[in-house]
Amino acid sequence: MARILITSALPYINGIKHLGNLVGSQLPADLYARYCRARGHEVMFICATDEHGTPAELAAAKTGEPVADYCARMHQVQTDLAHGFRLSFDHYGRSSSPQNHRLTQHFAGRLRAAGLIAEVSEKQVYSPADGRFLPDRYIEGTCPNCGYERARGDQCENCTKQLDPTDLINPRSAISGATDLEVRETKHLYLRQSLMRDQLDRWLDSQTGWPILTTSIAKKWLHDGDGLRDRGITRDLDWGIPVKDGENDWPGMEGKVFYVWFDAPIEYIAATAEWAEAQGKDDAAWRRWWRTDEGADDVRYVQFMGKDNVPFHTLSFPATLMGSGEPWKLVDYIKSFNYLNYDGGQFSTSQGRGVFMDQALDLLPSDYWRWWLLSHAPESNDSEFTWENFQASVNKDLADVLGNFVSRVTKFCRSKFDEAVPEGGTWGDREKALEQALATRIAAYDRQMAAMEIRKSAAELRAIWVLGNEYLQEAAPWATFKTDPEAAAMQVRLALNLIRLYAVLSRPFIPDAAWSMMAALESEDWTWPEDVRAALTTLPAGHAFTVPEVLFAKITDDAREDWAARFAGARD
Ligand code: B3M
Ligand code: ZN
Repeated sequence: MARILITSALPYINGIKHLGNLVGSQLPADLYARYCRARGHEVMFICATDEHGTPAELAAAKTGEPVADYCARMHQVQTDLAHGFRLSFDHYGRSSSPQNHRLTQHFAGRLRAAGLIAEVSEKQVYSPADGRFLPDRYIEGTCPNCGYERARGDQCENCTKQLDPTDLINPRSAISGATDLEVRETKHLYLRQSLMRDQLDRWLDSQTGWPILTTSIAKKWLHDGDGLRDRGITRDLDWGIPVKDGENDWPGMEGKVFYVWFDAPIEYIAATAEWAEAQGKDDAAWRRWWRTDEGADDVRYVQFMGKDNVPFHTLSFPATLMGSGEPWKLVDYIKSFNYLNYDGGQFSTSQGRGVFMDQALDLLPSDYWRWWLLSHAPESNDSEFTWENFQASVNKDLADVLGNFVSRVTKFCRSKFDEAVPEGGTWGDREKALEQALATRIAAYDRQMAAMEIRKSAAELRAIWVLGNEYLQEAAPWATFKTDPEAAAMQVRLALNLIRLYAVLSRPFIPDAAWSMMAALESEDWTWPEDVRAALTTLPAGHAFTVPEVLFAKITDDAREDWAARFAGARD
């Protein structure tokens, strides 16, 4: 048994996330957390809403709410959607929490004491039309690196390069569209991460076995030279964490706040502190996950995120933690994702294109989405959502392969025997061969899940479902029953036990269906099948069950066409 700390990138507060966001961090993180728990590990699974910075201010300005009210409301919306998708966070925090204020100010103070903060009088883009400075997302323009025309002032989402507003070509205000922008002097704090290049390089080199996507992005920006240039960690904004040196004021920085990307990853730690408070536990309870001098040296820390978030997690956040000079737990493995595209184009929050989390749950239960998204996770490449593909995958994998197996076995047993596991007969060669095949597949599934190979895990799980169908097809208890009812009873007993085994194995992917299967079998035995023979004989003869409701309904062509048309345009 190990202790595993899992964080998902924090969704911005500024609206409901689309399915591309979901599969890029929260959903695969949930899969892994559920798997680790099923294997008996002690898990701390943390996520939170990312509530500061220009995304929050811009979104609140649109609705006309005070930013704090907007964030509180949207946090609840996102919490409800997380429940809807069965995301099993131990805590879903808020980066605006008092814990994050304290920790962020603490880190700033430590970095200052270590000589890693510079006070810089710098030129910032000012918009006379808007009467304010335009940091980060308040400004848009053409990326100097790749030419993408809708790059934001803090990062180009096309090529992942981190930017400063003054880097943009043809800049314009994101508030008013004004292009008559000026450059004015203002004072800001800079994190001198360039001083940490060697330390970061050594640390990255010592990490082995990371996904190529993660290391290639990290190394690219580290060696590019530009990726590790000193960066401003404060902003001229109203909303955010006030700049302080620990608990003390920071002369000259009155009225400024920390940059959202400075405080957001610190919220991983703060959210764990929020969890401790919510549980009525003391500080030691969260510190044993985060301080290597207080127990975290035996924690394995895994982060999940989309590729655009990798630079912040491989460079600036580790620089913050290492630079503090304190023994904070650093990440051990970063699982990153490419993008999920939507029907020939991109999912887009700003353009309302694609399917959003709330809309998805209005159409179908979360398991349908979880299965499709995870079995098509954009791991080695970008992947694409199409309604055809979604329909095919739901109808074949979930309805035909898994659902049909459960329904045939339980209904046949009820009609020929009883709503109880039938008695009689003994295993023959076919059953032993099935046991062998299952043992091989389950071991492979376990390996792929442990390695966070998500598509491969889904393929193994599906293959395990298929084994049951093949067995049923060959054993044909409905035919056996006519000549040898004892043998048919044995076959059905095995098949009923398989359903329980499927519930255990499938739970990380489709938790609701897994629960229904287990409930139908009137069992609560979620033991992982280390011993396949034991797993296939868990439910003894005479054990009662009930025939479950249809697990998965097929998606009709009419429904598919209707949805495709409905989601073709932008969301209103
Ligand atoms: N909120 C960006 C994003 O949602 C950002 C992640 C923060 S992780 C500390 O893509
Ligand atoms: Zn670019």
